[in-house]
Amino acid sequence: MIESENARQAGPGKPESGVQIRIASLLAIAAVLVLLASLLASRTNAEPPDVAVTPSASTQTKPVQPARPEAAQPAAGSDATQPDDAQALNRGALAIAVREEFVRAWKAYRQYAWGHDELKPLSKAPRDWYGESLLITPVDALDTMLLMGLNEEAEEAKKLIVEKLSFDRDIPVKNFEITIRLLGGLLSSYQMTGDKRLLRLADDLGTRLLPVFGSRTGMPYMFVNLKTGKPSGAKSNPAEIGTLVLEFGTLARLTGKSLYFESARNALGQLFRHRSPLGLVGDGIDVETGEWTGKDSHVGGGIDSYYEYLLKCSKLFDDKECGVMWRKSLQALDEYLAEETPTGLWYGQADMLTGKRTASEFGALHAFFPAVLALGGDLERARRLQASCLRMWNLKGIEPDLIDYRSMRVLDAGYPLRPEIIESAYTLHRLTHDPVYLEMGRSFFEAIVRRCRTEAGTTVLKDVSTGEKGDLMPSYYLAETLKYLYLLFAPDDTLDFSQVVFNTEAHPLRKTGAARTAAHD
Ligand code: DMJ
Repeated sequence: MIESENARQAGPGKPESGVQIRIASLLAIAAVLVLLASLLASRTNAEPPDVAVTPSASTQTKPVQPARPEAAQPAAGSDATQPDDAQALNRGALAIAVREEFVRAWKAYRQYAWGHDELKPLSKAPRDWYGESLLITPVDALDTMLLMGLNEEAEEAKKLIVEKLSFDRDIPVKNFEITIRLLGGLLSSYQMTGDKRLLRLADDLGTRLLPVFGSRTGMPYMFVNLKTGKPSGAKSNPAEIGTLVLEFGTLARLTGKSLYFESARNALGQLFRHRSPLGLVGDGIDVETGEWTGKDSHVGGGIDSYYEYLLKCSKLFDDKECGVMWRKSLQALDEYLAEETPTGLWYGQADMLTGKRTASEFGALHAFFPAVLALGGDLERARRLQASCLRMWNLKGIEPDLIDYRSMRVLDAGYPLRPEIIESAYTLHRLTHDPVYLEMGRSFFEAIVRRCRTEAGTTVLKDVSTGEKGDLMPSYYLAETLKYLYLLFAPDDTLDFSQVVFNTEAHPLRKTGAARTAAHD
């Protein structure tokens, strides 16, 4: 810009006088200097920023340091997915902007919901899931802080957790949610810090959750009372049954108590054995009788992470049988659920017994599937499905929770700050290095900041068309949404992607299972 401005000033015209020639020469030199400076600046911006000392050698994390703090503000008012010259993507600045957004959200939690499960940003009030707090936000968010190098915040959150978190509570809790958020969060934070107090909490929680596996089939009940161990809720679904093995398996590795792994792994195998002759599962099953109570097959909520864990169990534990179960399942998904339409590739709904298509719905939760396809090796379908997800996001400039992909009609207009589409962008970027996924991430981040920010943290949207806000900052916004955005933009060695498997709540679990020598034995 400056360069062409100068060129115009010194442009062709009448023959110059001596003074004009000297002025022209000075302007030319100035133009060259400006050009050099701007080249240097753009080179600095294009490269990952300097990195600081890792919080712990064993975490293999590398927080981004502010390179150009003034550039850390996301460009407001842009939904662009293609960079233009003026907005050339600056990964370092975006990583900083994401981290600042995290700090902003965390400060709001601290101010209005400290010690509670979640923040309600509009009411500036706390929310506890079970009437008493299990510190869901701090536990879920701790490893994100560690990855971002937010050491003070991490220390403070950890102190709160080790001093105040107690699972000795007379409340029935949802096994799936508590496992993915709390058990997963405690385990990954333990692996990053080596603080044995976190492992002890995880072990205590695991012991209290174990009675869920006491059904006749070995598939877990939905709820368990943390104090009495009484399980309840026989009517469950594949996601809640099959999304436990990464956490319980890691806990087994770290404690030497193999029962944890065996229980969750057995449940996963049992569920697979209950699949239909077509190789599909439904969306409801009774864990006492093994009868299917819902026969709709899809990759959305209620089933989604069962498939994710089949694949990831094979990767984290080198479990060959899980690899076979994953491949057989994928075959059925590709045969009966995948659908090529004028609007792209999608995975819809079919009856698990007949394979007959029952609906053409896809939503924010389904958007985890490109990541899983990519991790499973099918980059071609993964890329095309992610392109469809982007189309869904762009319908209203931010993601609706559910659409009909044939008509591209919105069926559920909420946006509960979900991370799945970002998780897929991150995974695809790590596996392909295609900058298109960085661009996607930028447009996702900018839309979230512009439309979901409130005075006190970030909140869900009730309606992506009207922009009406709801009143919740879910813990997964800090655990997943901002973590995947940060990892997408931060230097690749911020986390050793090849050495971890993310649980479904974005807690990275290390393949070796080892943790740093404990500072708090
Ligand atoms: C998260 O709690 C987890 O990702 C879970 O697997 C599904 N849904 C939410 C976020 O959308």
